[in-house]
Amino acid sequence: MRSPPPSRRSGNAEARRPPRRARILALAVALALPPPGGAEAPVNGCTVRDAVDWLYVGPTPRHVDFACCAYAPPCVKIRPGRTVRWLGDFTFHPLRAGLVIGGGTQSQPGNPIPAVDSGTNSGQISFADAGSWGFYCNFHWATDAMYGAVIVALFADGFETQDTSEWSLVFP
Ligand SMILES: [Cu+2]
Repeated sequence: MRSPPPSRRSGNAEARRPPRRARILALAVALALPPPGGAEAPVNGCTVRDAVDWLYVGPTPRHVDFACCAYAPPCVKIRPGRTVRWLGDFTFHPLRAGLVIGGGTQSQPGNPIPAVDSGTNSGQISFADAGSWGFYCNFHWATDAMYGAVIVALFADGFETQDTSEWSLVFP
C-alpha cells in the first residue's frame, strides 16, 4: 500500500501556503496599480469616475465650499501640481487630512492637506503627487459623513483630448 504524497501528509495549512501568498501578492499589486479605467476602491466615498472633473478648468472654480454639514463638491479630480481651495467656517468645521474607514479616521502619508482650525479660506493647497487624498471635518465626519477626497490622477491622453477613460494613480 502506498503512503499519501508529502503535501497531504503535512496538513492543510502547509498545503495552502503558496496559494495564500499568491493571493496576497495579487492583492498588493491590485492596490498599488489600479487598472487604467478599471474598478477602484472608493476613498472617503470618492472614485475617479464619479469625482467632479476639474482637469480642464482654471484655478478660480477649484474650490470646495462647506457648511453644516457637507462639502460641495466632496469629490474632485485635478491634475498633478494644481491647487484646491476650501471656503467655509473652519472654526465650526475644522479641516483634517486623512481617511474615514470603518468608523474611525486614519492619517494618510503624503497627504498635502493641512489641518485648518480657524478662518474662512484655506488658501490654495497644492497637490504635487498623484493619489486619492482624503479630507474630513473633525467635528462631523462621523455624524454627518462630512468628508471627501481630492483625486490627483494621471490620464493617458496627456490632458489633450479630455478623454479620461484611461487613468492611473501612480507615475509610470
Ligand atoms: Cu463640520
